[in-house]
Amino acid sequence: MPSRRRLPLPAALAALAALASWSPVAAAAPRPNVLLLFSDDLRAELGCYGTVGIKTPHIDALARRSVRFDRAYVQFPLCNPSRSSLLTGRYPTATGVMGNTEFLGSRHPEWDTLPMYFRKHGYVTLRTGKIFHGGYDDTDAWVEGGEVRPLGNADRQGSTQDPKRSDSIIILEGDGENHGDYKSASNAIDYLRRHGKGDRPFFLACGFSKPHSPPTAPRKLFEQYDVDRIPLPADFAPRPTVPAGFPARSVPARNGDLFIGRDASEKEAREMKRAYWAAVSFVDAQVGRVLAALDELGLRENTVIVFWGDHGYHLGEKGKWSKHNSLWEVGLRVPYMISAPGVSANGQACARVVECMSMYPTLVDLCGLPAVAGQNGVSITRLLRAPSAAWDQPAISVCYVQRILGRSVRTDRWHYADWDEGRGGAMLIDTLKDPGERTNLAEDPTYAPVLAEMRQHLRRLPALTSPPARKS
Ligand SMILES: [Ca+2]
Repeated sequence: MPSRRRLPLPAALAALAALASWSPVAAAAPRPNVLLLFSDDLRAELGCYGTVGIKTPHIDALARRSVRFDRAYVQFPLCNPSRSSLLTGRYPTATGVMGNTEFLGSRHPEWDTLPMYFRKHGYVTLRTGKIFHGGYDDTDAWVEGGEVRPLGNADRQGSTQDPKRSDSIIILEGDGENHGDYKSASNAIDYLRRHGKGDRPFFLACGFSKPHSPPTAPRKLFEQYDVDRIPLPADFAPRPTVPAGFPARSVPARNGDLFIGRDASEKEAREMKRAYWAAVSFVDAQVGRVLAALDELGLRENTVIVFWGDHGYHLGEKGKWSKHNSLWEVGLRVPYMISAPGVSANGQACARVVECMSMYPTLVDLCGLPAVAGQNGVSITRLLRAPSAAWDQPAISVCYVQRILGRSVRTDRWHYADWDEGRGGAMLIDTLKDPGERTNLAEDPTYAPVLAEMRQHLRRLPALTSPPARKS
């Protein structure tokens, strides 16, 4: 039980009593409901993000009623640190959660996580599926659905501790009714039916575990795709390959999710990518079921909907088939869209660079709750109303491997990353001229002023004060 808030029993009882006595904060107007839809290991690989051939009709339809952020970056390319950052509105160096085996509440019990804050402000908070990392749920934050036991195998699929299982393709029968993601959508629909018309607003978080490895989907979703037409990236390689001129640390030698310790032939690579696409279509189908229920109940007009993937992913770029410790564009960029009632820009795309830890302050803002002090993330509500508004904040992300901190800065044009404050190498990419990230300009003296500017941005990153408890 490493995950629970470790309070002494009397303190725990007092906290429970306080929870029971919370009452909704009086508001002038009814607050909107919140529906979070999270997907695990989903990069911006969707029809609405321009992926040709992939079939994601339900998420695409949601995008047409949302502001779609085309350059949204997570703060860490791994589940638990990324989600811990998102759910606190703080950089990973502030949460101290730098790996998959830590609960943020044991380090910072004084912080209200996103669902806890909404619970304290009168929302009926409901969870189903993966919101916090499996085994590290903030159990007190949920009115219903707090994790009460270690997750079953269906939710644990893809653990890197089981390479053989992770690195395989799983075909389901029917609509995948027996899979955890199908059940999560069913639970979400049940919550909507029971709480959608209540006198308190709901905060429903529904997290899908796919397309995380092993790629899993019903047979008919595989059959939508002709494997010979699945595209591979221009820099596809059979095994992780550091491009010429880039630091060795930029591409870890071993994959963490797929093709673990084995080479990918082009044929196998296309089959694996088809399986990832089928798994994305499976998530899309579950999103469709939840949104159909929302519409059926007439709740869409008073519900803020957020769709998000927890970090990027390599599907053969640089020969890599995972996310672990990737500070590349494909490792950090994710789908992020917000459909807020009454926002005239719904249906538009926003090209501004945004950080995903903006989600917490943005939801607080959209729901009229008091702002939270001490967060690093800032509200992007302004961009929901005017997607082209001036915006000059870069996105900062980190990774942590063998006790070495990697840092990334993404601005409108530039992408900079370094390891061990540059002692472990650095990379600078002109993303306008080189979207595939093939040429490192960090050593070119012409770009010294850009390098200095990027390093200046990194001063915003809080220092990692307490080293992580365990090796990540
Ligand atoms: Ca993940």
